Amino acid sequence: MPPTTGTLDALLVEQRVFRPAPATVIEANIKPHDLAEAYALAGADHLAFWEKAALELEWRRKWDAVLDASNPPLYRWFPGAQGNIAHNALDRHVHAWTKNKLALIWEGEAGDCRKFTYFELYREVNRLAGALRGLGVGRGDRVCLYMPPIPETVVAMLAAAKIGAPHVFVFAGYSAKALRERVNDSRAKVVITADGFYRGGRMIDLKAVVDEALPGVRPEAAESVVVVRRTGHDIDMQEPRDLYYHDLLRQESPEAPTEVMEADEPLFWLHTSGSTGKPKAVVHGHAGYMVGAHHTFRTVFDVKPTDIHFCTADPGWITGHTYGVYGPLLTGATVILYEGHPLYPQADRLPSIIERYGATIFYATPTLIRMLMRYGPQYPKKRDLSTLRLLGSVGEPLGPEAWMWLYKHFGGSKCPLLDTWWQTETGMAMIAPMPISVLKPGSVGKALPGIEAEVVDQAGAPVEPGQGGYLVIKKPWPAMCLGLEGDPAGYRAAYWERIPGMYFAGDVARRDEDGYFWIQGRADEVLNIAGHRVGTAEVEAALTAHRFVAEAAVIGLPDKIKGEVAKAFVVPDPGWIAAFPDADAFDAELRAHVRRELGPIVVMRSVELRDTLPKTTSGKILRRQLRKEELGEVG
Ligand code: 6R9
Repeated sequence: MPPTTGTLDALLVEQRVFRPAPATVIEANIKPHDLAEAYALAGADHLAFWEKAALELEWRRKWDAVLDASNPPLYRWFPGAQGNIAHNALDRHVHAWTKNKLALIWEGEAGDCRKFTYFELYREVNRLAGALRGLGVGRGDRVCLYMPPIPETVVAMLAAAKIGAPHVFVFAGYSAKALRERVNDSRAKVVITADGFYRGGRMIDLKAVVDEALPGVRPEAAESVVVVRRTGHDIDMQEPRDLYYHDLLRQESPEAPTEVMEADEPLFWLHTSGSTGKPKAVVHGHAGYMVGAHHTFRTVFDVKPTDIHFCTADPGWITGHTYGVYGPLLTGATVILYEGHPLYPQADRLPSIIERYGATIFYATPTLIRMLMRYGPQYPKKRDLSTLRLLGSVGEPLGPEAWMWLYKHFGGSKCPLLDTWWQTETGMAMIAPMPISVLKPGSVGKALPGIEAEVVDQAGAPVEPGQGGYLVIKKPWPAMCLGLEGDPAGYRAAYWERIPGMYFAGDVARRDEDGYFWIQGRADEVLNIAGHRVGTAEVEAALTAHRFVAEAAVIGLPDKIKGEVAKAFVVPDPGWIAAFPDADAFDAELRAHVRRELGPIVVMRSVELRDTLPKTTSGKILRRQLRKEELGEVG
């Protein structure tokens, strides 16, 4: 579908619109009349809408009420309900036609491949569940997962869920110090890890990091360490603490009972990605999270029995939790998990995975998409990507330029691209298009049915369409977190008291005349230039729309006259050297370009060329660090 209007690539002026192909509408799970009905039901009876979503899953006991709102903001969904997410993600498939369907396709970086049907996954999970129980892990005890993207990681998440032990995932890129803090913080009885894994052609010695992290943790934590043999290299096994996963599982039964959990018992803790300061442990429970993950995966990702979903996010992030593991398994889909570096051995690795397994959905992050863009369209072009039917993005503003690139070069200009806005705290996608939606490149679409999102000013009053303001959620939603571990006051203060009675997401956004949201960046990263509020995302989108800009990060610098002016850090496309006589000429061109795209509002003090930009471990640009380097700010 060709764009119907406009050509400019900046958020403020973006006007292109993409309509779904007729076949997409015909085949969609949620057709336009279903969507209209969903909005009508959610509008008329918010709780009835979510109750209907909950009825699509199996429960040991149904709820006494849909929502307990007696102690806000500690909303509790489905009080009185009993069940377990592992029952719905795993056990129930063993009694359904999905039993012998592929649940998981895993590819190692070296090209090795392992596949698990639901039945096989079920048996493996039960063995680990039995082994964990044997190690004394019971309901409510935490299990820390310091795991690379391997099948046992999915097994470990489900096994912990099955026995009612909340998992605390620590992404395998974190340091020994970060692991130690999280083990201490959670008092995890058991740590599950691997000897190592492969990334970027190198073996990463994960167990060595565990050995460095654990001495000095509080005595009741990390009594046992379960080690998956992935690389088989020599590691130091400390008796009696360290146990090989495979040795443990060998004696275990492939059947294990599933703990019947109360609705709000914790399923996992996950520390937020840290783009806004000290990590906080966000806690999610069994019932509400399950309903949100299942419902959004089925409706937004429009999942069908034939789908093969490739989520590039590591299982250790919320995206991996919700749309790499739980959402897909709750709906009986097949997921692809890839161990290694996305560019290894060359930039067509992800297209090659899509081609070889026939992936139908590709869900990635802007940082990854921009990286692929830098290498050029020849890599996706080399591969047959015709099995794809949906594309998705999450984690940062994608920007129209990267949107168009992914749409064209991965989706062949025919796959809807769903830019989904959500957070660790929200647990599930909140603002997102659906395959039948009219798409606007750079926008995350409308709030999903059952989600009351709005853009407001500091007093909580809605702003005019087109105006920037704070993104808030006005009604509770099922996958909302239970809170921050051990810090109810902090949870209230950070999310519910900034604007009383509303969930404060910490993002700045704009909503246009059609109700489409445009995320402008984090609230603490918005520039205020002579009284005009400009999102860092907007200036970055304008910069990356330039053909010689690969990546850009923008921060504000104090200015006596304007209050604040912008400074850009740009990773240039190597082609600039041939196109401009010197760096000054390129600098002048980029300033003129931003002026052309966004107007004279954005006063740019300087543009600094860099080879790379600082990122969080989850790949988000760390503007905070750039500011610190620039201004010597702390924190
Ligand atoms: C799922 C996830 C949450 C923050 C969020 C926002 C940014 C997420 C986005 C997006 C623009 C999108 N964010 N999705 N910004 N467009 N589609 O990433 O969770 O790691 O907790 O980060 O990420 O700033 O507030 P989390």
